[in-house]
Amino acid sequence: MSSERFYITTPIFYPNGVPHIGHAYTAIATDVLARFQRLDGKDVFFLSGTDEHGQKMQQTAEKDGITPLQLADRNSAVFRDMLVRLNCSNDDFIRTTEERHKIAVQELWRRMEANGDIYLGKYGGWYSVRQEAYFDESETTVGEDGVRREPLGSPVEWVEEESYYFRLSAYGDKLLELYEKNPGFVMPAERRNEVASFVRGGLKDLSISRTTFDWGVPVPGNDKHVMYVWVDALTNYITAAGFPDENGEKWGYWPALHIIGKDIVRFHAVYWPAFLMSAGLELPARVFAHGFLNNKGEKMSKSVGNVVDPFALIEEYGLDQVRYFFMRDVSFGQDGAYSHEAITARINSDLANDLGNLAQRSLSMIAKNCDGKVPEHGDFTAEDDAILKAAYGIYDRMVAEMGNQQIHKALAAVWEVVAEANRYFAGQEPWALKKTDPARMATVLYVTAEVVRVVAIAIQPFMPESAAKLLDLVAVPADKRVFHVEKAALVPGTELPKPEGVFPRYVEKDAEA
Ligand code: ME8
Repeated sequence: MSSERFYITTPIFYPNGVPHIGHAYTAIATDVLARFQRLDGKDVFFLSGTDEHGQKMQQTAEKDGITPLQLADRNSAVFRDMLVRLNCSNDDFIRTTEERHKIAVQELWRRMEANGDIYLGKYGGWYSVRQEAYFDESETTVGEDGVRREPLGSPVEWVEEESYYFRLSAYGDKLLELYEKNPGFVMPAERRNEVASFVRGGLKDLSISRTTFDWGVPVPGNDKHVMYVWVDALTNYITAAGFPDENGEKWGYWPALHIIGKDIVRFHAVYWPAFLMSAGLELPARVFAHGFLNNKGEKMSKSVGNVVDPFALIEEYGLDQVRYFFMRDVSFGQDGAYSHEAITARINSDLANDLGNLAQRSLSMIAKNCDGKVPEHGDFTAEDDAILKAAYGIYDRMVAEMGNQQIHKALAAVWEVVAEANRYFAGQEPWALKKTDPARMATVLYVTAEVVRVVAIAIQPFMPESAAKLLDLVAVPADKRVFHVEKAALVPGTELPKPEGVFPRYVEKDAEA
């Protein structure tokens, strides 16, 4: 029986600079969602990559005295390394300078053209090199310094060129119908409302080629033009699914769930479905936009100097700790803030105290009092049943939350069980039972260890390495590290390894150090 397919993507990153925490955030979230579905038995295809064309790349390369491809090679490798360091489980890494991609974009273009949606015109507009986008005059403002800027603050310049256009104006009603009939197409709802109101405001045709630089995919039949970088970039999602080979094995993965930041919703939820409709291709399954991260409430920016290097963060706090923090502390879909205080609070309370201590206390009691083996248990009391039921109930709750990309709620559900298990353990007082009723103590320890097992299974997508260590401690074999956990309860008598702490406390560095 072939399992259900699940295709998920990150945005492809601009390799004109090095990765920052925003890139790491998007990658971690997508990885967590991919790992979750894999664990749930789906046949997952997880794609990431780099978006290597465009004027910005060309200009940065010129400044550095290298070719755009050299720049792309250098920084694409850094992004690829970021994914490895973040323990991302992507199945493919696409670079838009690859031949397979050129073939796909040119074919998409031909199909849109064959459908009558591409025509040659002339374009004049206010162009921001930084955003790689034209802006309406009404969207720009002239500052006190006499420089005209777009809403996000980068300077714009007047550019005129012969350009191909995509007949976006013809797709307004179809897009509105899409949002209406399939409200899950753009999530969260705030983002859907934003794009719907943008579309309702009226769509103009979109300029989709450039003649003022040449670092891009040539337009089929007119290589004076290179394609607008967003036509090129968005197509990566179908390139990796084997397009134009619609009979190929890979094509079975399309359509995808696109995880993106809220800054690029318009491209994904307006332009991209319009291109696909025009080319007669299936639309994405969903576009989910997460929020922006800021540093202690301040917007991260190179000029403010508060851009956080994800590698430094991992070094300081540990990879799984960083993954956990961002997934648990930020409501996925909303903006989020991070600070040293917030990260260390999560590490010490949720990980070290709540889960770490539960595991450590129960497993070391087992090591000491139960011969280092999974204890034999007697009949379960109402309390035992209640905590086991809560633990076994995690799976359904997580499936529901993760299906809607509510990552933080899935983790909250797990930590509710952890809290309940701590109350159970404290309330049962197994250390006191040791003298009065050793058989009952064994049952309490069994139940606690079983909850630890279920929790460890559940947190694998979020903290793969720590979860694996915990599962080692309760001797769960590799083939049993999957959901539908109640069918694989711990077997009394199984030999357990010597318990070790899995979640160390974060200790502040000495003030004078
Ligand atoms: O936009 N907080 O690439 P990119 C959270 N190449 N996420 C952030 C962030 C922040 N402060 N800053 C960036 C591009 N991101 C295009 C995408 S897709 C066909 C082409 C995240 O490298 C956010 O998800 O500038 C953003 O969408 C992504 O990084 C890529 O940014």
